[in-house]
Amino acid sequence: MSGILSGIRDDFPALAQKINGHPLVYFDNAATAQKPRPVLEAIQRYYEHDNANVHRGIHELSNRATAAYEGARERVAQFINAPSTKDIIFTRGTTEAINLVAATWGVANLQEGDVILLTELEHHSNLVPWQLLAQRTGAVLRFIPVTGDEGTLDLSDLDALFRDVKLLSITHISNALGTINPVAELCAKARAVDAVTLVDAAQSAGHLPLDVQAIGCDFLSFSGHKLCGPTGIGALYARAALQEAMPPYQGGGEMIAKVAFQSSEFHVPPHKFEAGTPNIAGAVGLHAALDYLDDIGRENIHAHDTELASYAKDRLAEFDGIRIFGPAGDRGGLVSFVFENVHALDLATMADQQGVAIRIGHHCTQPLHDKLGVPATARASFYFYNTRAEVDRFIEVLQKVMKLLS
Ligand code: 7TS
Repeated sequence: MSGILSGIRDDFPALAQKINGHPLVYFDNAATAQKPRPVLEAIQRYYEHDNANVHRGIHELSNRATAAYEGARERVAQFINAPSTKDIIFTRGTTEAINLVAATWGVANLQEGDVILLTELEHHSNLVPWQLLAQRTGAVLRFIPVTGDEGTLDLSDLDALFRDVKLLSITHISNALGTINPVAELCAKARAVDAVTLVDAAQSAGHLPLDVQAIGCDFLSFSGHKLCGPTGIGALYARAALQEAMPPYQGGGEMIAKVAFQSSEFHVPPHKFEAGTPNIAGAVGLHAALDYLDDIGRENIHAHDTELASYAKDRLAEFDGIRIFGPAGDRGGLVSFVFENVHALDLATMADQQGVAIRIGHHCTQPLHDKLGVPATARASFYFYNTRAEVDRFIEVLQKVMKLLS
């Protein structure tokens, strides 16, 4: 990886700064990734040369904006190996994508007593929309349990777990523990009971090669900002056959074919689900980000993530009184931990004073933290631009903090 890494940090202006007089060590990548110059330049170029509204004009700029926006849709389809651009709906991100499925497919298809199967690892974005849907429809939520601090799924009684399941909605990689779930295996099990499937790929899309056809899911969501793209843009893969039968999400311009005072006919999918002026510049930035990642290679990114996470885990294990979470083997690029005698908030605040950015809290997985019996964990999360030297610096800072606090 060092060959791939050499020079890569120069692409990220934000990484070159000092925080409180120390070089920034940015270990909050599970929350959002930094942006490389090609992404920033693509957005700037779009606004300087091509800015117009899409699908509406016959003038040159509108044609260019439409081509850029639809080109980004094509790039997203290719990135996740979707069979067609019709399968790709642009959203604000993962959260909106999941809410869209709940509000459209969910409302149209779920009834009292139907089971929505989730895991205990889910981010609130893949939990609260289903709670709201359950309240509305009488469906019930069931959870695949996690086994202890390792945070892997207990799949010992799949038949019982899948009884009466109409929807399986699971995260690919846990943002709190780094667990990589066997999504293809679970989607196959769901298909065997005619359940629809959604994969929350917020933590995996920028970190692993993704193939929706190999996974065999009906829906898959991700956010652009976690994979070096801009905020406010993400995508929902929705199998075209399912989209046909889904009611619209929001009403407005762009999503209609014909409007009369009393009723409307809707545009064909995916446009039916994209009301109003979309985030065109966001789609352009996302396109540039996907190109950037594929130049590096997602296999290389995953290998680097796993290597850094396991190195960080080994170095953290040098501390007394530490509890480290997450699986032992293959894992996403993050590590979560708590110290027996030090409050996570004190730890993160003092690390920040030394230029090290980590996150503390429940990471939007409060029920999981309740189950683990900790109100908060500290999390260091990595990306391809992070280095072993930064992990060493992080450990050195933790050693300083522990000395001061104990
Ligand atoms: N699902 C998972 C697994 C996530 O990690 C996140 C964000 C989301 C959904 C929501 O994504 P959004 O882009 O729509 O907000 N995770 C985190 C995190 O771990 N720290 O901050 C945000």
